[in-house]
Amino acid sequence: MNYQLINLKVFGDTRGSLISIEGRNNIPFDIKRVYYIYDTTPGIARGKHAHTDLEQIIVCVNGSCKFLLDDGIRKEIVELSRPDLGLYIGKNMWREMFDFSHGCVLMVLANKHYDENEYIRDYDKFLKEIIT
Ligand code: T46
Repeated sequence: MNYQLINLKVFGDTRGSLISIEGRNNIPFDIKRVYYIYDTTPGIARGKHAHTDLEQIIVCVNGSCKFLLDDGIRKEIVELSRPDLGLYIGKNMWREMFDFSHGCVLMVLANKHYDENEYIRDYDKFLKEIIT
């Protein structure tokens, strides 16, 4: 499975907590894009696609949600509920996000600019592409 959970170092003191993410330091790529997902609609899943050419780190900075990760052979579910845990997802992994808690905020760091052409949004096409 082309995913990995990364523990992020927390700098904490009496004032609170701080986490720093640096490209090619505590994550494996240079960051070209940041986006965040919030105000999610209760009961509605997102994602349902794979990327042919994208690596991302996802951090749930508030609340919680679940990721279904699927490499075409195996499916695993990962829950993100801590701001000090990064979920790395590499190429050719189908993902679905669901069970968003109220107030969930997902921050996503990506190694490429947005390119709709490298999305696979059809599951049958995904299965065909990973076989070839
Ligand atoms: C992913 C999961 C975790 C842009 O214009 N620029 C961007 O950088 C992104 C990410 C999206 N968009 C547009 C494309 C769609 O019209 O925003 C709209 C919503 O995107 P999408 O339906 O792909 O969002 P999710 O939540 O299903 O998936 C997103 C990322 O697209 C995807 O790469 O891995 O979050």
